[in-house]
Amino acid sequence: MTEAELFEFDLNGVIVYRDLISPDDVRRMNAIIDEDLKRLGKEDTFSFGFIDLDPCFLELMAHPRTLSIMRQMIGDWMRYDHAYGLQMDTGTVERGLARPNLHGGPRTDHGEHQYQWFDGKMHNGLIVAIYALEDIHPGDGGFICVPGSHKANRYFLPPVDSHLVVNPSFRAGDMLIFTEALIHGTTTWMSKKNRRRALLYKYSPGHSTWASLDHLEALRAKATTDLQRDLLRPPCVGGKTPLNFPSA
Ligand SMILES: O=C(O)CCC(=O)C(=O)O
Repeated sequence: MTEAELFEFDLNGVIVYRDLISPDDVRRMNAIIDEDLKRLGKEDTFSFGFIDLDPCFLELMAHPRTLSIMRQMIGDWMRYDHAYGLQMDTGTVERGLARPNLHGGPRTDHGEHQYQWFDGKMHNGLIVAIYALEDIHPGDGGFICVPGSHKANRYFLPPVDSHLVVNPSFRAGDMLIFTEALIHGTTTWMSKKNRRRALLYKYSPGHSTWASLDHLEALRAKATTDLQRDLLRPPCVGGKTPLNFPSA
């Protein structure tokens, strides 16, 4: 990360990187997901699994640029935690009524969600990389957050229409990274022109996990490189070796 990027992420807890996925790959990924959702009869689902549909999704998990950013955010001892896709058409309201919309924030989820600097180094818990597979224009809806709330000293979830809440716009192929220590959520998709479609990859420090480990071994069997296999290791401390990071 550059000085400017470090400043931005420290300030806001969220940052957008441009052009991580080429337009051809965006089209290909959308086609693979479209075909799978059609096969399942779930074309209008809100969330969907995708990571084991095609090798390109494990390649994206190990994207050199993303990993070099994660390395600075989490450290050399990091691991893939889980992934899922989200899509929304006009009027889709997420999460239903069972869970509050805005969630996350410092020390939430049993203290897992955290953001701290010590001895000149950033420490994070679960970090999310959202890749857009469709453009998100201002006011479209989808991902929302309270910038700076990862450093808040009081716990408070503002209403979604609060002036504290922003709805970042970014284009297909771009990546938005945020820490789960940031208060964030999803708002109704308003666009009548395009749907939302996004891939969420979540990374953890090597000693911890947020998701259950049930699916990790099967996924690891599908990995095609040592780097992918290392990212898909279960959490542990003793005897763990750092990732062999590719040059970005
Ligand atoms: O991207 C979104 O709409 C929200 C994602 C979210 O809530 C999460 O990753 O915990």
